[in-house]
Amino acid sequence: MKENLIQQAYEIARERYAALGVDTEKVLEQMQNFHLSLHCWQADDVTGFENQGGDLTGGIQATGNYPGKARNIDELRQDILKATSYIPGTHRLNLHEIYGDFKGKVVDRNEVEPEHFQSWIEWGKENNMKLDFNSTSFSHPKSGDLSLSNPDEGIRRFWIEHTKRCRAVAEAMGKAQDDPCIMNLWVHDGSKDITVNRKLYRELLKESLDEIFATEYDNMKDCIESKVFGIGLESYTVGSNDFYTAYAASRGKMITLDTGHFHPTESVADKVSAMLLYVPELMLHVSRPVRWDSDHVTIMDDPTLDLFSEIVRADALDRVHYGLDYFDASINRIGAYVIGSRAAQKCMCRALLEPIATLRDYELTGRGFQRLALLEECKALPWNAVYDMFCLRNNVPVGESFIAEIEKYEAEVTAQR
Ligand code: RNT
Ligand code: ZN
Repeated sequence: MKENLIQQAYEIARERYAALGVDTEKVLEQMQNFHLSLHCWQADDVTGFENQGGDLTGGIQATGNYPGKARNIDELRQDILKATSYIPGTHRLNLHEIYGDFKGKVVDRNEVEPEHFQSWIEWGKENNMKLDFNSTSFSHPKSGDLSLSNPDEGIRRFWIEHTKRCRAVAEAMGKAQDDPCIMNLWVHDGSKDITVNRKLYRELLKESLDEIFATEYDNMKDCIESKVFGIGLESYTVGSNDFYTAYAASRGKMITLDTGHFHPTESVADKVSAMLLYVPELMLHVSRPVRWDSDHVTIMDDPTLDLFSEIVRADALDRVHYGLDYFDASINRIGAYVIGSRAAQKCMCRALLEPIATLRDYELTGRGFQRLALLEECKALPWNAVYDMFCLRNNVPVGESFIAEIEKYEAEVTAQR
């Protein structure tokens, strides 16, 4: 698109928004400080580099077999950098433990050390990407249906050890980057059929977590992620929403809200203002559930728009961390990164452009028609011209022009794999 057209469209948008008391330059500044944490696992369908050839287990599934997935650490890094070149702004990278640089050695989960992430720490510095981290309790011979809540002491201890070590890795990352590394803890623990010892497994999970979190760190933050159910684990989830919400509130931990982990008509947006009264911060796993936790690519849909609007309306921009979590193996994987990231940014851009002062005033003075009318008009205001300007100022392709570039990378690189 011609640069002067983008400029002109932006000037018109700036005036339209200024008339409503919204400063688009301020929004562009806020967008610059809005960092996504890109999930490394979109590039290879949650495979990782353990060299053990295991299947994806733990109730999650990446469907599709689109050619060109990253097969090793170099390809994964190359693909992520390619994706970020089409996403305006600066972003973080969210690593799972199974993506360590194990250099061909088999390093079991209870043996992981910060040194296995040294090359990632350096890579992150070189490429201006801060790191976040995740323990990995799925896709392992000891995963079974229960990990941190397993009544088998040996298995439970194995996963406690793993998770403790992961926290030490996160601490090393946070220290090296001089910015806290957010470590997410999600375990698939649950069962397929009617379960009678529900309380027992939850007690065990609580004990395991208390032991894991006993060590205090300065450069990492913990967040815990609930879920409704996993595939093959439909009847019971140990780490339910109630369990983790109560745990996080009582222990001062962050909650991870995965948008695919709730009942289909439940509003994740509405959780923001409730939870932030009791937990210090939130981590998001922005995803798109289609009938179930299918992890489709994030798009600019109503639930995502609502979620980001709620964060802005709750003045919580600096209390939320913005991770993405989807893994679509049926389309070009770099394209999937770019679509989902740009969609999340567009949702945030529109949320930041809301004439919130006027809307609040309408509401507090009982002017319901006016509130609804302005909300409806906002949908069609030229927010896209502001997003285009954000892309232009960050030297990334504006509009659909990234499609052809990703096609080129596919022809030259990923299709050759
Ligand atoms: C699974 C959870 C979890 C994973 C990643 C790979 O349902 O959403 O966050 O997707 O850790
Ligand atoms: Zn998630």
